Amino acid sequence: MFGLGVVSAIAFSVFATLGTASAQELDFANSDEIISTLGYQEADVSASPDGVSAPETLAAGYSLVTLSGDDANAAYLNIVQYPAELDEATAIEQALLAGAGDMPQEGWTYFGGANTPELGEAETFAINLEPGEYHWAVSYYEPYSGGDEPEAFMHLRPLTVTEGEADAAAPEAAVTLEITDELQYIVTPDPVPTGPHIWEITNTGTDHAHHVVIFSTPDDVTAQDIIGEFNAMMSGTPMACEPLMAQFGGGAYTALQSGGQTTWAEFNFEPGTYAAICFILDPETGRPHVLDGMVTSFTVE
Ligand SMILES: [Cu+2]
Repeated sequence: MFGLGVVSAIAFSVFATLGTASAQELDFANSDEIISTLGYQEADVSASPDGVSAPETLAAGYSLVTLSGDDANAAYLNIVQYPAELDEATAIEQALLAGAGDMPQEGWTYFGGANTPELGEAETFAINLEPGEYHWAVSYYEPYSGGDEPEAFMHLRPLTVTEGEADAAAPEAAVTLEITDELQYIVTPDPVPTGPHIWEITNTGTDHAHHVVIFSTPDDVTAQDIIGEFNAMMSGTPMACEPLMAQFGGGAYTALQSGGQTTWAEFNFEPGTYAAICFILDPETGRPHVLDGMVTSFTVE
């Protein structure tokens, strides 16, 4: 029932609302004080109109990936494998449909990634890659500042992960965020302790790819309220009062992960109430997962 353009617009409209209504209040939770000390091999990925740079090889095992844009451009990254028969132009088009349009593509595996939190700020995450051939799907874009949706520029850069001798231990995570085929996020523990902590984010399903978009919300807002609001918005029901999303604040983001994939990120949340929301589209129905209940509220104290 939803056209693709309309549906991908739903997540965009949230960010547009946030970006224009409360940009100065946005307080992203990204942090790197623990994760930067784990001693993993480091991969620096940058993307801007000046060019895209990403390492061509990594050793198998844990890597610390740091993504940066520039002072005018945000950057987005996902580590991917895509069907060998795709030519580069088609692959880039499909990478954009997933990264900017929230529509996972058939035959692709999304290992995970990030988006820079604020202009000029880098974002770091950890990932454990097995030997093989991958691509960095890297894009940059000017953040929304009114008018048309900004254009995103996508690049695919090959990455070979070689047999390594890396035997480093997995990051010790204080918080786990499990993503399930039942369209659930399971945050453990709840409440989450305030302060910087490593989060282990795993898609334990097999059928669906998901991302994680975390907003701060007013304390009395429930997951059901949020699901109801997005359903009302999509059905064209006028909203009587100020939209809930206008009261959302900044939080955190992790990029698309296919079933079985894990990433580690570090977040430092202020005490309060938060909601994890998925705007990814179900390829069969075209519906964003948020409409079918993929919202979980949790507390930080
Ligand atoms: Cu989802």
